[in-house]
Amino acid sequence: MLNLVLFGPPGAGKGTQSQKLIEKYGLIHLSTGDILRGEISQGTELGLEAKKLMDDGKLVPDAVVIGMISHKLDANKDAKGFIFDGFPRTVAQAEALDTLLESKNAPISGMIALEVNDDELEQRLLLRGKDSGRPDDANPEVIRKRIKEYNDKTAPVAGFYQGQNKYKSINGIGSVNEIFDAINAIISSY
Ligand code: B4P
Repeated sequence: MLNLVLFGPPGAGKGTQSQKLIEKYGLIHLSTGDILRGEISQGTELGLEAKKLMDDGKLVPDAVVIGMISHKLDANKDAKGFIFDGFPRTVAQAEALDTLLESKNAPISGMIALEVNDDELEQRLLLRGKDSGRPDDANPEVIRKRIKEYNDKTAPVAGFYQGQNKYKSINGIGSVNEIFDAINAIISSY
């Protein structure tokens, strides 16, 4: 089973690369951001709660996203593997994911991190915000807050996977296809 964690700051290209990886490897895409936006568009109680935090550039509580992922893993028992995109975003989420996967005897194959500097991230997200309709992409102040949340709470997750010898990072600046090739080279080493 191929279980991949795609890692990087907001706007690093995780969602973009995930789409290509799903096509190539037939994996199930688990993007906590997409799942949360789905809850918002359906107007659920969870969505209403998450919207306030997301629009303000903050992370949604661990228990909420861990529950969502657990549910999706159970709903896809016959999957060839998963791409975790935007999850885990805290060390507590990473520990919970290990426990969930242990019970299924299907550990994480590796984490691949996309490295992109803050100026480029801000430019990409503002550009996307022009037509995505995502409130968290429209405001430079919120984008900077998301990057700060990443540095404070999410960056330490890299150390969690480094400790398991499962961490590799690549340059996330370049064409989408160049970056995809670099990811594939890592996957073929698993
Ligand atoms: P996400 O939906 O995960 O949002 P993101 O980090 O902005 O997405 P991503 O990084 O995938 O964007 P991409 O690079 O594809 O999270 C949104 C919010 O949800 C969070 O702030 C948080 O509130 C909440 N949330 C989600 N998961 C959570 C969790 N686990 N715990 C707690 N809270 C959670 O795309 C960016 C742009 O760059 C695109 O326009 C793309 O076209 C462009 N791009 C991509 N590759 C490029 C390249 N090589 N060159 C130039 N541009 C490129």
